[in-house]
Amino acid sequence: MVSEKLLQELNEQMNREFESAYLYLAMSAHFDAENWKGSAHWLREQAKEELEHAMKFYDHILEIGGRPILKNIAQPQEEWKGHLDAFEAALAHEKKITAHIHDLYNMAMEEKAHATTIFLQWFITEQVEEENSAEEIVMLLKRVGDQPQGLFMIDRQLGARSG
Ligand code: OFO
Repeated sequence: MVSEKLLQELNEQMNREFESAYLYLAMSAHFDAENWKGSAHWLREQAKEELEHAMKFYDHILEIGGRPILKNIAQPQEEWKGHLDAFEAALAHEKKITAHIHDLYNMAMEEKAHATTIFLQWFITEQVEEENSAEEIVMLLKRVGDQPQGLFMIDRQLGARSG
C-alpha cells in the first residue's frame, strides 16, 4: 500500500494533466479564432493527449486502492501574442510537468512503491517526447520569425498531426 502522501501527489499530477488539457485547448481556441487552423488542430490533439494522461493517473490511483479527487481547474490564459509566444509557453509548461513527474518518481522510489515506479516510467519517456516536439516547433518558429510564408508553412505542417 502506498502512502497517503504519494496518493495525494499522484492526485495532484492527475489534476495538472487536466489543467494541461485546458491550457492547450485554450491555445487551440485562440489560434482557431485567428484562423490558424493547423496550429489549432495540433493544439487540440495535444489537449486530447493530456486528457489521456489525466485518465492514466485516474486509473492508476484506482488500481492502487486510492480515490481520484477532481479539483478546480484554473481558468487558462485566453490570448497569446503569436505562435512563438504560445509555443514557448507550451515548452515552459512541459518542462514544469517533467520536473513534477521526476519528483513523483523519486518519491515512489523512496517508498519502494514498485507498481507506481513502473507506471511513472511511461511518463518519463513521454515527457522527453513532449519537450522535444515543443522545442522543435519553437526552433522552427524562431527560424521563420515574422515571415508570413514561413508561418503559413509551419501552420500547414502542424495541421498534419494525426493524433
Ligand atoms: Fe504534456 O504531458 Fe502530460 O504529462
